[in-house]
Amino acid sequence: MDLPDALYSAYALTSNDLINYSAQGILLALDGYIDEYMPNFKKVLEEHPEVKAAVTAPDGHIYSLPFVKYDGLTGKIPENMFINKVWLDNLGLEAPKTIEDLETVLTAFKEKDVNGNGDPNDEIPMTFKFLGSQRDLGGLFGMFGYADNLYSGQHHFVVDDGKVIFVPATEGYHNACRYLYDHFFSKGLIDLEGFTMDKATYNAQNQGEVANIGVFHAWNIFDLGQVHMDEYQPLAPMLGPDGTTSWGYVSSSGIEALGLVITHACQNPEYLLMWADQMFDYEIAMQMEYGMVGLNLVDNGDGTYSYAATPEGMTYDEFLFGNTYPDSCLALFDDFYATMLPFPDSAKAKDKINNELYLPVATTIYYPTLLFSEEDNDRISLIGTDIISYAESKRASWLAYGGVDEEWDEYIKRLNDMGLEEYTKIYQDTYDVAFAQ
Ligand SMILES: [Ca+2]
Repeated sequence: MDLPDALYSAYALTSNDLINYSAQGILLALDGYIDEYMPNFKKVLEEHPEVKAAVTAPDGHIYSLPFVKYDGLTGKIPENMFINKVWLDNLGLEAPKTIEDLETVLTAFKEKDVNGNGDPNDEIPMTFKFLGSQRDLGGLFGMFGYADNLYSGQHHFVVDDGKVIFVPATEGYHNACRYLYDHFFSKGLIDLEGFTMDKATYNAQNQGEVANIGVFHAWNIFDLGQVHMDEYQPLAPMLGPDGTTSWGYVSSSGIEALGLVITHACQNPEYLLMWADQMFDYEIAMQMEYGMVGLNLVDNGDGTYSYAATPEGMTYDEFLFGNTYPDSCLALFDDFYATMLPFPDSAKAKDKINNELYLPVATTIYYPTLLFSEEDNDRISLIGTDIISYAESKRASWLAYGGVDEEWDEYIKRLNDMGLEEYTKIYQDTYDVAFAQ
């Protein structure tokens, strides 16, 4: 087989490819070279155990150099909520601070002609897109226990003090399904279309002459607020019925395991790795990701840099991507953004919202992105697929039509019969191995 020396770019291979090709002996284990030839990358592994965990294959070897970008809290807290401030003002109401307030506010949104167009029935109090990562209601489940994880594989696992937990089998989840039906769905306060809308339809809402959405769930305000953006403000997580709350935190956000892999065809891997190691130096990594100093970036002369103005007639992306090699193997951590180059404007707003409103309650730690063995991947697709599909179909049914109390015991029994214990153990064991190193 004719093999290239290396494959380069964060998305050239999938995690499964990495495991399969390393098992077949195609990829070179890099760990033997790191001490001698890669001082910058060695330092990254020593200082960031989460990066080491993400790039170490289940056989204990490192086959790839990662792409790491910690652009603040933008990716670590991906789910945000936004509420129509003009509607609140029209009603003389404050942004809701508890789930009871939320019911009061959404009820007023539903009953009154709050957008003032003469039609009391065109207001949608809250919209969502079922299981649509940042667009789902998974964050609201945190008012009852854990927020529900739809990230890093949509497997619904979170980690609490080292213990891996399948959220849809917890009592908090049970309570959330009951409460959200009794107080919201059964009263028409959350849009039932959310169960069937695709992403394009979801994002195309709210573009009429007047705004018609009260609260939406999204990555950022532009997703649904673009036409009426000035009317919306971010909404902080609310306290649940017992006075507590929690929001989801993606601990491994910003780490892609696959930036560069080397094959056995490579004659002198040490030279290639010495070259790649330069990209784990901030001065080089910065220019790979944000463009060249003197062109895209301005050297302030004191160790800090700023963004050069985008030339007339170009978009920022055209200016940037003409002069960068983004998603390379590199690493930019928090201290880089704190001391050398601030976040780009696009990341600043979301980072600020997350810092002020979400981080204080972001206590549900979503299961990180990890590499699974070939055998575990087979078991996950065999038992996990059925478990997820059953759990998600029951969730839809309970939220839309109720009945969770009557069906819960049977549901838990059936999840156990389907292999929930083994499914959870695979994630627990893989987590334990990754973080014991
Ligand atoms: Ca109206």
